[in-house]
Parts: sequence; C-alpha cells; structure tokens
Amino acid sequence: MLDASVSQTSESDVQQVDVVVVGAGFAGLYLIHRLRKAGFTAMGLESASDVGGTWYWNRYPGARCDIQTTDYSYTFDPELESAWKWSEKYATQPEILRYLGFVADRYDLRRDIRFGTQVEAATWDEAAQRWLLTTGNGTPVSCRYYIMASGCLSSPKPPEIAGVDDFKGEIYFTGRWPHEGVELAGKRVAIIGTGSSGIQATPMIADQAAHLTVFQRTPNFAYPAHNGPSPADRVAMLEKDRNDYREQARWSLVGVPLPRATDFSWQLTEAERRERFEKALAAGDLVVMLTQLWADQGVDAEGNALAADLIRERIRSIVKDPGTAEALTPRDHPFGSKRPCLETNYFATYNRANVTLVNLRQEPIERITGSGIKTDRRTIDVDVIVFATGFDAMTGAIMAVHPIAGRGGKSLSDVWANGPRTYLGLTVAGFPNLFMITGPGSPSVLSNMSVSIEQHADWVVDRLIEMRQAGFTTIEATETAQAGWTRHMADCSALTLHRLANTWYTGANVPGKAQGVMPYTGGVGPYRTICNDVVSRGMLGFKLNAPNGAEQCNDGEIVRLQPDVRLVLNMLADMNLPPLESLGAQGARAFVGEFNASRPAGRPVGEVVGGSLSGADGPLPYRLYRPATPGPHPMVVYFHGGGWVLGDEQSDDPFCRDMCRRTGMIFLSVGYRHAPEHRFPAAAEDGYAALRWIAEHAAELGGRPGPLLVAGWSAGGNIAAVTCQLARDRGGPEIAGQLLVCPVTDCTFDRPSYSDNATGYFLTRSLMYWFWDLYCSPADRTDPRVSPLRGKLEGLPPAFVATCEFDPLRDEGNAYAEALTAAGVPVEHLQARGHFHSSLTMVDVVITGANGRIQMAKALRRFAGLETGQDDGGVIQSRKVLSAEVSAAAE
Ligand code: NA7
Repeated sequence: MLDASVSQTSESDVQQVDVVVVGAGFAGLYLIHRLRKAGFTAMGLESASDVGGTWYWNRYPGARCDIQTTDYSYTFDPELESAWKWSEKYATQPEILRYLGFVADRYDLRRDIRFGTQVEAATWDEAAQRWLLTTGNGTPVSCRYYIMASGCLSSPKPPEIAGVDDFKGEIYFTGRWPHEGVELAGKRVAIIGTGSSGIQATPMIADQAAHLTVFQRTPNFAYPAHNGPSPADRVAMLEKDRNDYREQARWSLVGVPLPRATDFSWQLTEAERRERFEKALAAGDLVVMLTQLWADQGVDAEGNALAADLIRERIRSIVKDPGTAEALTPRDHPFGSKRPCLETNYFATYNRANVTLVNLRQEPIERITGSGIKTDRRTIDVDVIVFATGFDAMTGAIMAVHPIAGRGGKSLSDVWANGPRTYLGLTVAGFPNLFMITGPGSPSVLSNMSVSIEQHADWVVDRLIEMRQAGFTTIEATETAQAGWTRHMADCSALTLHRLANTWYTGANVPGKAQGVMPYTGGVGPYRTICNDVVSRGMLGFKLNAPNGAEQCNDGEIVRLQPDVRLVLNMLADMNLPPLESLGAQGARAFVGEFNASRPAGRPVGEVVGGSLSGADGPLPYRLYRPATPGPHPMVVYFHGGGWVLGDEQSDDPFCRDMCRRTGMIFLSVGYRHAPEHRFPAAAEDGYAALRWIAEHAAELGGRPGPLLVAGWSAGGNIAAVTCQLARDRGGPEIAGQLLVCPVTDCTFDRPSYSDNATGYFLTRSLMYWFWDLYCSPADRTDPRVSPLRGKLEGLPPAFVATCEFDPLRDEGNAYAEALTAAGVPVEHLQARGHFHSSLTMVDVVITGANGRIQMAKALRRFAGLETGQDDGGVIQSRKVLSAEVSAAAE
C-alpha cells in the first residue's frame, strides 16, 4: 500500500506520476497492472481501505453477482484464469472480494494504491498540461493522465424520505453495509426498495428477522438464479476453447458468448414460445432470458409483452395471496427496459407469515418517524430500516463526488448539467487527458462489466502507449465527435425499449437528475469495432498535441449511419459478395431470390392471394395483400424495386405486409415486365395498364370505390411516379395520392449523392449504370416515362417522397420532391438521416426504418381521406410507442 505521507519526488510536496487511477475495483486494478507493465508510473486512489470497489461496499446479506462466474472474470492472463477456481455459478460478494484480493496480491498492485483517500478536487493545469488532484489524505498529486475507474454504482442515493434523522432504531444502506455484519434476529425490519439489492436481501433478511416489511415502489421482473455449481454445458464451452469463448464474448451483444435468437415471436407458435421460455427459466441466467427467447423481445413492445406475460404468470403461480401477487407483478415497463433481477426464493418469501408487502403505489411513504415508517394510511413500527434504494448511477461517482475542472476552469458538473455528453463514453470534450472507464456513453452496465472493463482499459492504455511513441502528451475529444456520438447514442437508444422505463439507466431514479438513456445500447461487439475504427481512421474525433507544438486533429463523426444500417452494411461487406452487375441478369435474379429467402418473413395479414391482370402486352402476375379488417378497403397499386431488371410481385413481400397492416389498405403488387428481355417503355406501360385494370376490377378485388393510390420503391418508385403522370395525361383513372420511396426520377449521374455514395451502400453507382443500360438506351433516357423529373408536374396527385441520406438516388428524389412542390403539388418529404437505399423496405431488419413507414402509412391514409390518428392501422402497438420518439431516426 502506498504511504500517503511519503512524497515520492517533488520539492513542492506534490507527488508526480504519469497516471492516476481513481478506484481499486475490477477496472482500477487491471488499469494499474497494465499501466505498470507499459512503463508508466501509476497511482491508484481509493476511498475504501482495501481493493474491491463495488464488492468492497455491497456486503448486504445475499449480495451476489448475476453474471455467471465463467464470464465474470479477468481474461487478460491465462495463468490467472487457471490459478483461480470459482466455487459457484454465481459468486457471492465475499468470494468476489477474495478474488480481487487474490489478483491484487498476484500482481502486487496494492503498493501503488493509496487507500482511504478521497479525491477532493481535480483541476486541469493548462500551463503544465497536467491534472492536479487534491486529496483528503496525503499530498496532492500531479498526473499527466487522470482515469476515473470509479464504477457506475458506487455513489449511493440519499434516502430522499423525510424524517430519517428522527428514527430511533438502526439504519443501514445495502451499498454501505457494515463489515462486521448486522444482527437482525428477533427484530422487526423494514426494507425499502426492490431492485437487485432488495430482491437479493429480502429472503435472507426474512430468514433472520422476527418480521420483515418490504416497501415496494415499483415491482421488478425477476426470475430464478438456480444457484449451485457452474452449469456443465457452459463450463464445457469454456474449456473446449477458452480463447475462442473469450473472443466470442468480446464481440457479442452483452459480453457473454450467446448468439441472439433470430426467430421472431410471430414465427413461433404459442407452444414453441412457452418451450423457449421454460428453457430460459431453467437456465437461471439473466442474459439467456434477455436474448434467447425471440428476436423482437428487446426491440418491439408486442414481442416484449409476450415474454413479460410469461414472467408475470410465474409470479402468480408462486405467490399465494392474489393481492400480493398482483402488487409484485411489474406492469409499468417493458421487460428488460429496467434492470431485471435474478432471484432466489424472493417471490416465495411473500408466502411466509413473517413477511408483509407494502405497496407504495397505493400508500406512499409520508415520512419516517421515531418508531418506524408512516405511509398515508398507517404507521409501521420497526427496529431496523434497510435502504436498498440504489445509486446515483453512472454519473454520480464522476460528477458528484468531487469537482472536476477542465480546460478554462469549466466544471464537469456544469458541462453535464443537462445530462452526460461524452465521446465513446471514454472522454469528454474540454477535459484533456481525462478518461472514464465504463462511463456514460459506453456499454458498461448493459454488458458483462468484466468484458467491457478490459476493453476500455486496453483501449486507453494502448492509446497512451501510442501517444508516448509519437511524442504527444495531450489528447482531447472534439466537439464534433462528441456531438456525433451523442446523436449515435440517441439513435441506438431508439432501437431498444430502455427509454420507456423510469430507471437508473436513464437517471429517473434520482430526483432532479437530467433524463436520458446513459449506457450505450448498441452492444459490446459493435462498440468494440467502433473504438477500433476510431484508431484505424487516424484517431478520428481526437485532437493530439505535443510539447513541441505538433498537433494532429482528424475531426469528424465516427458513426453517421443508423446503428442497424451500420450492422447490415458491415454484414454485407463481410460476405464479400460479387457486384450484382457482374452476375448477369439471370445470376443477379437468382442471387436476389436467395437473399430474400433468408430475410425475416413478414408478419401475417388478413389474406395474401395471387392472380393475373392485363398488362400493356399480355397478362401479368400480381400479389394482393388484404388487411384482416372488414372491407372494402382502399387500394394501393404497388411497384416493387429492382432497377427494372430484378425482383417480382413477391420480392417486396415484407414491405407490402407491413404497409398493408399499418394502412389498413389492400396492397396489390404488380409483376411488371423486366429488362433486358423487355426494355423501355415496357415497365412504364405495364404500370399504367395495371393501374387501369385494377381500377376496373377494384370492386371484385375487395377495393373501396373511388380513386386508387399508387406506391413504389426504387425503380418501382419510378414506375409509380410515371404512372401518375400517364394517368393524368391519358384521362384517368383517378389517383388519390402517390408514395415514392427512394425513387429513380432522372437520368443524370452528376448529382453529389451519386459520388458521395458511389460505393459501400449496397446500391452502387455502377449497379445503377448497369440497370439503366439494361433498361433504356441513351436516346430514350430523357423521356418522362423513365425520367419523370423531366415531365410536366402540374396537376399530379399529392405525394409522399422518401429519400435516404446514403443513397445514390437521394438527390434526384429530393429534386423530384422540390419540383413537385414548385408545381403546386402538395408534398410531404421524408429525408431519412443515416439510412441507405433499402432501409425503409428492410422490415424487421432495419428497425429504425419503421418510423419512416409510420409516416408513409399516415400519408396514404390521409390521401385516402381516412383517420390518421391511428398510426399503424391499430396493428403494432410498439410502433406507436416508437413513432413519437424515433422521429430523430428518420427526420
Ligand atoms: P436499484 O435497482 O436502483 O433499486 C432501488 C430500489 O429502491 C427500487 O425498487 C426503487 O424503486 C426503490 N427506491 C428508490 N428510492 C426510493 C424511495 N425514495 N422510496 C421508495 N423506494 C425507493 O438499486 P439496487 O441497489 O437494487 O441495484 C442496483 C444495481 O446493482 C442493479 O441494477 C444491478 O446492476 C446491480 P423505483 O424502481 O425507483 O420505483
């Protein structure tokens, strides 16, 4: 242990080191080890009297980790892995503390840690380009780099209940449990709070106390831990190939090597869903239940509700008193949006005669009195009150514990007054050489912490080594990079359901705290690739300075795509597909067919029927999607995408289903003729002929009398736009509105979107050249039947035009929307930020595209003179929830 009284170097009684690390928990210990190995002088400052971090403080009865020990371990040293054997599947607090002590001993870490030392202030010294720390114990410390490894759940929340000081009995906090233990036998005990700590402590306290009263504000989702030895299958997986197991964990969603479920809830029968649930229940594993049921459980309220119902059913089956069971049943937040808990006899504890539940939703606490707790209905006298009320999570230890003043004396508390802003969750603009481990903006608490901690620590120390080699001594995030990360965080959190709960993830548990999803919800693996990309792209978003005046700043945003678009494009890139245009028309069609077969099947609609209609030169196939609601329905004539060459009336099946459900309208997808067999103007003329035929047969197809609607995506958007012009010019039929999704509207390739997005976004410039060449000879290209932007635009039906930022067709779509507006056509224009050409049609793959379809469906309903308040035809409740909040995703 470092002696606080000994000044190592300085005449001015300031200790000089390269790096200070605050905290001696999982993160701090590993950092000190790595920094020392890398040749830096490192000092740990820790307020506790020994190592352990959260496991030093949280000694309440029943405290355990709820990530399996196979996964909750350091992985940086294979010898350490074989030197330590965990005794159980979930380690108890004392065992984890022993483990961390064992690690500290093994690498002799305590000698660089000053224990019993609170940092009182941290100030960036502009002249020295160093941090100056004053501490509550010993000399101040000057360091080049300051690393907060202070934990996410280390600053307990104050009780916030009046009268605490009046209480004559004993008061304990789960997060500050006395080391010598607490004697509860024969006492009347109250516990306030039913988060993980309350749920773990309750059965243990009930075993000891004369009577236990649990004060619950919000019931939590909890399922059994099944403590005991580590499951043989998990151990076998680890032992089979330890490196591979660890590597999989590093690239996984939450830091545990379990592939996510890929089937959607609606693809499974009720019996299959129940079987999966029972299996997950038997596994006794937080992560299994959160990721292995079905693909939509974490992103869609409907899929989530199916899982939540099964967990609720289990609570009812255990708790005998129906009133208590109902009070314990969580109903105000989606499953997984708030931290779920693993439990051991928790629900069964409420069947004991010495346990009572007080539902604070029905009788809130008014105050604590000398003898107990007074609700608005009664006073419950107790001898002991246990506060299991949680933490000022994620930012508490960084902001509230000591003032941090960065460049220009700016205080971090002020900078974060409206919520934390970081770059990668690791750094903050204006605070050079300050790093956070598992800070807000990193996956941290949504992951297996040990995996995230090692990744963060490695990333930081590797950067310090590289800077030393290059002669740089300061590093600071740029404002642009930080703003980009903040937006990416918001995009990610729109994808999951976390934002829908009042939880410490969002700061909602602390009165007055700024609200917002604080951890990065994009996943551990994607986060790791992003951190690596920052480095491979020349420290993108960081400014580096050297004492000799050298500066490097490669400014920019690391992720501009929507998070799911990024994943899809990365996946496609990993597949190393040959360019479609190199396959020939037949080859490309076969490829698209195969590709489509592997996508999620669309959701059920009322009916899907095929048929034949009359095209411009003979019969054409069609596919009709009918809503489940009673007809007749308004009809949308739909043209699929595929560059006039690929696809057919079935190829946009998920999109047609989704739009049929959202609009409550019939979608009739037309199998128009394709190039090169049938070149221009075959597709355009088929489009118009199909429209006429459908108008004539609308009644027998179940269509509502009156004008039709027309829609299309990509080349289909082109045909839809052209069809509207032809219908206007050729005397009908009447069209109530047009939906053009990423349409081709013009034959020139010189707009910026063609060069900005020439490659890398699936629809490439060279593919577009190929499509044009196969469909239309250069002489015909200015014909409005293929370049509708060049046609007359007055008198066209109202339009909804959607364009995507990373699409070669973006600018011609924008130009069409603008030209329509200039021609007096009512236009609604969606410019989808961060999206690519296929985003809006890749239903259930690009989840962030859903908001665009909500807007499209509203527009179609408005065109048809229907109510638009009903976002999605009353189909998918989650989409309604998302609609209000995801607007940023497709603004
Ligand atoms: P949590 O999960 O924040 O739980 C705290 C509990 O205390 C929760 O049930 C709160 O209800 C309740 N609480 C907080 N303040 C009050 C007041 N003023 N009155 C009544 N009830 C209150 O903390 P834990 O320590 O259990 O777990 C933290 C994490 O540690 C856990 O998620 C794991 O990651 C490990 P609320 O839900 O806010 O209505």
